[in-house]
Amino acid sequence: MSEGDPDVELEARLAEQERFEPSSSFVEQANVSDPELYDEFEAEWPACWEQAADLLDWDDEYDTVLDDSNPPFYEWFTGGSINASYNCLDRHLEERGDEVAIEWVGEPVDEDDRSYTYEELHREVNEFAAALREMGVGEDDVVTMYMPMVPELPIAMLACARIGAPHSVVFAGFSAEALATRMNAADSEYLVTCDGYYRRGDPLEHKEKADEGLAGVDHDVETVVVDRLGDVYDHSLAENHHDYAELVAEQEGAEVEPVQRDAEDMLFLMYTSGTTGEPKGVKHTTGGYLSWVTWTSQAVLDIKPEDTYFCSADIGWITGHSYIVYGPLSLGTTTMMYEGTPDHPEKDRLWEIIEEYEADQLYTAPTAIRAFMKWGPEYPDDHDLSSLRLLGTVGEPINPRAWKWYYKHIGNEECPIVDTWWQTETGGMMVTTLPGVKDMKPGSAGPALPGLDVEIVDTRGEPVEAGRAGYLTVNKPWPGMLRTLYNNDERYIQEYWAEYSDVDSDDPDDWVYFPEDGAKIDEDGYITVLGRVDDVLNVSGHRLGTMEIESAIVGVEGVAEAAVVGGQHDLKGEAVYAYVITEDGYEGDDEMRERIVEGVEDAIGPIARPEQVVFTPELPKTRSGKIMRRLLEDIANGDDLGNTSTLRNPDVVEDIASKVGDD
Ligand code: 6R9
Repeated sequence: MSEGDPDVELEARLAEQERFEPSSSFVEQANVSDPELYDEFEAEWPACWEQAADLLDWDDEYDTVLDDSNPPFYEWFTGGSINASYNCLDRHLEERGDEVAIEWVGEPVDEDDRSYTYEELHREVNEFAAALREMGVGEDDVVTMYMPMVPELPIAMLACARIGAPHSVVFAGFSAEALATRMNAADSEYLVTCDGYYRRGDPLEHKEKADEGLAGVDHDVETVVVDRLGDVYDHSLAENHHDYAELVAEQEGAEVEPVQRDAEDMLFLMYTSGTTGEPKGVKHTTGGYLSWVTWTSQAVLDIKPEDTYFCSADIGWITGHSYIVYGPLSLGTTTMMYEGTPDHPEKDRLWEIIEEYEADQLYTAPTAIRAFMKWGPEYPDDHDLSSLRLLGTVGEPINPRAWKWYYKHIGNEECPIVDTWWQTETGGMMVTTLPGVKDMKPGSAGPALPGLDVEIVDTRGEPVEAGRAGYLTVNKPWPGMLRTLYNNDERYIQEYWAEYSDVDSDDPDDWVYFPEDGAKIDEDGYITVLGRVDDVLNVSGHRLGTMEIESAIVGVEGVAEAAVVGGQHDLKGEAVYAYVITEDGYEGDDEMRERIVEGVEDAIGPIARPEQVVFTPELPKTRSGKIMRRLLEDIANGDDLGNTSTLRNPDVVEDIASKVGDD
């Protein structure tokens, strides 16, 4: 390339630029473009959130926006009653019944793409809701779903919502053991699963894994099996197993009146990783959650009913719940879901989908963007991506280089990017620019959304100066927040509130939510999220508890002790590093390493697979006997180890460091 090459000049300019303005063509058409909204929401809090609730159809109007009489057990829109399935389906039928609700793109093995219009989706949801009822599912019975990205997953979720049965979706990549733990914890007597699915062109068996999980459930379960693979995989159905298609056919034309749920009734549970081995059952409610995801889908993702909106997440995670299923469908748009991976059959899978379906938005994760960057711009460049109007990212911090690559090669420098910070527990987006209002700064998620009070504080809870690292805290409740951890109010307080709140106080001003993320803030109030400050890893945007992985490793025969930390990884963001001490008489060899990897995959799933297993005779410990995780992280990252003289066993450090990277 010669000097004066426009590409080189562009790269240089982009590399320097720290602030990007949304294009006027975007702003002009944006759902939200009034900068006054921030002041208005602050002045009118909490009544400002009526604006979110007003996007929904209520059966009974609520009489109180926020009941904060018993913090941190906040209640929103109390007195109101509402049904989520009605809001995602029935209310669109008159005007949009023939429009596509779900566009499902299956793996390209059998050309099996499927479109469901709102009318069709409504019909199948009603039929399956009737079938669930006939199976005995009543209001407030938890129905577990262990399913990959097939349309029957959102259908089952909406069918549950229709009859007031909370769902608990377990990511299909999780292990049988993880399924059993979650079903036992939720006392869930119903399971919807499927025979298998396609991945990278090959059929992948799923039902055996589900059966294995069921064997670990301590009560009786009625199971529904979706037949995704047809003749490719003949699964057998035990006595209390039902075939999905048969159940739905039996209910042909059935209509199920949507159950009026109190605003505060549970819509779903979602288990997520925490600092201890036991996963946390995050409880979301009907009125507050649905208001939150609907409002943020409109204000941040700029979704309009006539859009085709594409989020590449898996519905098994919160992103898919909020921003594939509930938010987009509540707004009556066309939401897409795809089966498979972004690199099969070619590394242009997403670009092909966007071109074919003329998607208006793409919401994806930094881990995917880093992979796209590595594969090269020729893959997106070969496709017409001009239908795109907005890009989004979620799940982990995005570095400015990846941000700019996304901006240039996918968005053609015309689409605003929303870098959205939020969590399973927050229900929906919390910190991000409003794309029609604010400039973007690559690497920084942006200010908190209007109506939220977010601060970056030090260990005493005092706000830190601009530019200094601190802890992200949320000072006021919001409608989409979790209400508690299922059956564990005490742990709810301990995990999220105890750090910065006066836990004996009844005054909501004394209560501060702590999401366990580190962050810094600049002079303009833009927040850069630095990552978790607890023992939770973020591998490819997926949350994994180090304790969960450690207990899986310690469960392997011959392992005496294990410590798991995250090491930086180019594509995954973080990768799992396991330091393992073997029992006497056991050799830390390849065979053992393999058994450890298998043990982790069996207990959690392939996503938790250790990048490295390092055998060591000892772990570095402080004099009080605590494992020095920070040091193990430095070793994993090849960082300078600093002063190790305060350790009980300083010699061990060099020994471990010399082994990392050996295999
Ligand atoms: C939605 C989701 C939550 C954790 C969260 C934080 C990290 C999410 C981020 C981000 C930096 C962003 N995280 N979005 N970090 N910038 N835009 O991912 O939920 O699976 O519960 O994970 O992910 O560390 O605490 P969840």
